[in-house]
Amino acid sequence: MAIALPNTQHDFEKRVGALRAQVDERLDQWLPPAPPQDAIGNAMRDGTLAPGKRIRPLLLLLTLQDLQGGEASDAGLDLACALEMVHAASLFLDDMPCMDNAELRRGRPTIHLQFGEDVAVLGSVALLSQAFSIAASPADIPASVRNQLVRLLAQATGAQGLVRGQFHDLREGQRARPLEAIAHTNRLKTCPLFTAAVEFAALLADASASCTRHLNGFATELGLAFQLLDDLADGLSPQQIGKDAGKDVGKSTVVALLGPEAARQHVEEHLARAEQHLIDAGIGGGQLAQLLEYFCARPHWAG
Ligand code: GRG
Repeated sequence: MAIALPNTQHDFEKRVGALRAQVDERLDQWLPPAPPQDAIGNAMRDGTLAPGKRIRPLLLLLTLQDLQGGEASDAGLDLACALEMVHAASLFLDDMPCMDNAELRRGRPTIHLQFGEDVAVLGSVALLSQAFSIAASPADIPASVRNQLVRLLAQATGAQGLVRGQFHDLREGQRARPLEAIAHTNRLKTCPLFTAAVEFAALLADASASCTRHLNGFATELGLAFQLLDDLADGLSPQQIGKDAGKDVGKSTVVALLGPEAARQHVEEHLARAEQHLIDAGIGGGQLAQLLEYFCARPHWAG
């Protein structure tokens, strides 16, 4: 049953829909041209353009709106695409038999099932390369800022970022462990692209160090809430959430450890802390705050 949203949230949903459409249009331009000349191009297009929430691009663009207002800039849209490409690249690998061995992603057969494992690995590497190329050359941005953008992206994806998070998840995720250890893995595997999104925006908008620190705190809390919502949704049937439920059965998650009620309570706590960070950053009541409200009104959105 559809949840009735107040008018302001309908307006927000419309704005989010428009931003997503802009991101998809720009992604289409950055990906290999259609029809792709080979299976690698096909996998890159198919996996990246498949319907996803685009939460990382949205975070970047909504942060930019809160910090400097106006329409989404070319640089903002380019960097949003870079983040979505890294995310898609990570999903290609995450789904492979040597990792989570998933059959469904975004409601479709996973990339290695559609195109083969060789294509999934190569397509992922190609997406990653393209993302770095985009981050190195956004429109009208000084070279010193471009350098910082590339460094940030490298930190978010590399051995101290997503790669480390994934390794933790693979090695620790199957055995029983305490809450703190689960939260540590979640922080490592889900938060890096969330924090990169807001830090990209902070760099483009030349935000103060204090504002950037609070944005980072906001993105970390939101990322932790998002991962819990993802785990909660995993306990639902695909019909209930429309896609990839059941993919992480048997993993030691907060939901498996404490049960859904306590996990939901943790979501609320993370979202409350996220909101406080926005207030401390001086952008309480803006677009990102509306994103939080939207999360609360639609708790399965992240699933
Ligand atoms: C740097 C390419 C690269 C790989 C690093 C495989 C890997 C190593 C990392 C994967 C980390 C991972 C899968 C984290 C899960 C985060 C998460 C909540 C994924 C689901 O994201 P959504 O809900 O998905 O945003 P959609 O489909 O909506 O985009």
